[in-house]
Amino acid sequence: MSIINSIHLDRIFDSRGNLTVEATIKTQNGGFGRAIAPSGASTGEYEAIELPAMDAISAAKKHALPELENKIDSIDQKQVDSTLRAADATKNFSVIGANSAVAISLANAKAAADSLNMPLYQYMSATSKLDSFPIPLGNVIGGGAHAKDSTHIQEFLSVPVGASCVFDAISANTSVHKLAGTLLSDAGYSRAKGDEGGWAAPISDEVAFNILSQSISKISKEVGFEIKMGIDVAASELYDSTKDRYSYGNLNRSKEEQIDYISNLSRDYSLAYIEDPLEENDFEGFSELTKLIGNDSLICGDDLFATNVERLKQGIELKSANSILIKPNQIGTLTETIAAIDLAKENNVMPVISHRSGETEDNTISHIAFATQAPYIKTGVVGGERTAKLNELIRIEQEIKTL
Ligand code: 2PG
Ligand code: MG
Repeated sequence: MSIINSIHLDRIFDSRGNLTVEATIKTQNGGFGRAIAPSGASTGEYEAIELPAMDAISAAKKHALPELENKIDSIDQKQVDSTLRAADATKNFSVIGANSAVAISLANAKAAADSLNMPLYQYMSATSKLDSFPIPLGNVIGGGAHAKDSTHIQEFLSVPVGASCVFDAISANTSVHKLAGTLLSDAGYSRAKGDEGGWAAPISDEVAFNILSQSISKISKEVGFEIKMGIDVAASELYDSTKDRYSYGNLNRSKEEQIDYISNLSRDYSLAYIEDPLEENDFEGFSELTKLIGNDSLICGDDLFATNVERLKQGIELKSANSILIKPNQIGTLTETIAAIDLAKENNVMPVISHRSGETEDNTISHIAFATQAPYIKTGVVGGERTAKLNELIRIEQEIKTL
């Protein structure tokens, strides 16, 4: 039997040098699984709660582990996840911490897959037909909460829509990232890297658009397929609720001005992807924008939905977005993560599986993306904690090809 034998929780470091939670699970029949919680900087109001790592560990040891160890079969992911929920009566995991919950939940899936001797993506997949790959959205230039003294918009993304395999798509993103770095230096800007490895420089959003646009058009010609641009506005970070305005340094925009601005950007730069163009409570504003430009661009809700099925239902009802960002630690369990992906797909809302700005070598999201046949994954371009996911995508693609 694959009954959970032991769960070991430990604190290790993430890419920002902060402590995070790692879970290691062993099953009675020899299955082994290990997973690590990531951590956000531009966290949304509706996300499950991340506790300080040591607090999350001791609370989970007290409330959750006794209900799981030697009691539950790791193959029954739903049971494991509902036990985690039952161990924490709050809706947002504020007792045991979403960081403990997500590490245990994902480590369990890995232990179960291992006990069946199956790759994780195959174990999690509802179908044996894995014939599409997720297009990686690559963070080329960034600012906002991820890099001070850089752009207001949080992420300027490369979207290699025309690539015919994940390797070529990743390769295009690395070339775009390199060229953008060179163009920034050539233009005399000092550059650093933000939390996700995107270039950070003392430039306006407009300059960032120009640099990215030049980079993707040159690299697109070189690789011979179409690359488009995308952005994560992370508008909740720009929004001042006391003034009801979006603040871009010295410039402020009302909601209607923000909608106009984003629509113009979408047209001027033919943006394939726009994440969080408005603040996280504005379902109506999202609907207005989706109505205006949703045929041309993916309008993705990150803080808006927080990987939460109830919030997604509301968005579907109001036609607020045609895409949803999926971050397992926003909700805390794999079961609820997959439920959000399934609901999105059933309603033609494109799921984008995503990393966090604080990351580790954990590569579970690459497996989730392939297993659910998600059309996109957002994982950055460079940095060991980003290439951990990208290289795993390449490995999975190779494995699938030879199956
Ligand atoms: C986002 C994420 C990841 P953070 O806003 O989409 O890119 O950032 O993890 O800081 O919330
Ligand atoms: Mg976001």
